[in-house]
Amino acid sequence: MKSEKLKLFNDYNLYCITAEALSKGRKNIEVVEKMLKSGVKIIQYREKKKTLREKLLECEKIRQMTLDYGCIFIINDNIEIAKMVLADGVHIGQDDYPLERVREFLGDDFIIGISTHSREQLHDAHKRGADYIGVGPIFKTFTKEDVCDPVGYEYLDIAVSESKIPFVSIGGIKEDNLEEVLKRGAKCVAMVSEIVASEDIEGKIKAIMDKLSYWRDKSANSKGLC
Ligand code: TZP
Ligand code: MG
Repeated sequence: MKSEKLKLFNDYNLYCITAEALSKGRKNIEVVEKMLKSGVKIIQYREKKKTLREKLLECEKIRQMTLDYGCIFIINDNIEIAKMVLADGVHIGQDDYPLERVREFLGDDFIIGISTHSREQLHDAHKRGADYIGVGPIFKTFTKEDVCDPVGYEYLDIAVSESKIPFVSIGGIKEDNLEEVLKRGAKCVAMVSEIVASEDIEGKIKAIMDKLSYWRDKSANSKGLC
C-alpha cells in the first residue's frame, strides 16, 4: 500500500539513484544488485542518455529485482516506462509534465515525487498532490547537468519546518557530511556519486546505513523519553 511505502521516505533511509556513467565501468544492473544486497529500500532509476528501449529493458529487470528484495522502485522522468513496468513511483522535475497530468496518467496508487528548490515550490508541490519532495541541491554537485545553485541549509531548514509530506534531501551528500544534514532535521537522504562511484559499494552503503541507524535509534529514544 502506498501509505506503507511512504513511511520509508519519512524515516532515516538511504535513497539510492543510478548513474551508469559514474559507475566505474559497472552496469546499472550490477550496481543495483549490490544496492539490494546491502539492504537499500528505495532505488531510483535515473539515466539521461540511454534510449527509451534500453531504459525499458533495464527497468523491467530492476522491477523484478526490487520486488524480490522488497525495495521501492522509482523511475526518473519516464512516466510511461513507470506504467509499463509497474514501478512503485516516479520522480519528476519542475520542467517535466505537470504533476496533475502525471497523476491522471498513473493513478493514485503511484508514488509521485517532485524536485523542489524553494519554499514556493514546496507549497506548490503540496497543493498539486505530490507524495514526497526532493529538497536540494543541498551542496554543490557535479552529477546533474544544468543544476541550479545549491540551496544549502536555508531551504533545508524551511523543508524541515514546513513540509507536510516526506522530503528527501539531495545534492552533494556524502558519508562525510551526512550527519550535518541529519543534525538539521533531514531523515531520508539521496545519493548518487557517493554510492555508484565508490570502489566498494557494499562497504560504502554499510557505513552510511550505520550512521542512519544511529540517528534512527537516537530519535526513537528521545521520543520515548518525552
Ligand atoms: N537532483 C538534485 S541534485 C542531483 C539530482 C539528481 C544530483 C545529486 O548527485 P550527487 O552525486 O549525490 O551529488
Ligand atoms: Mg526530470
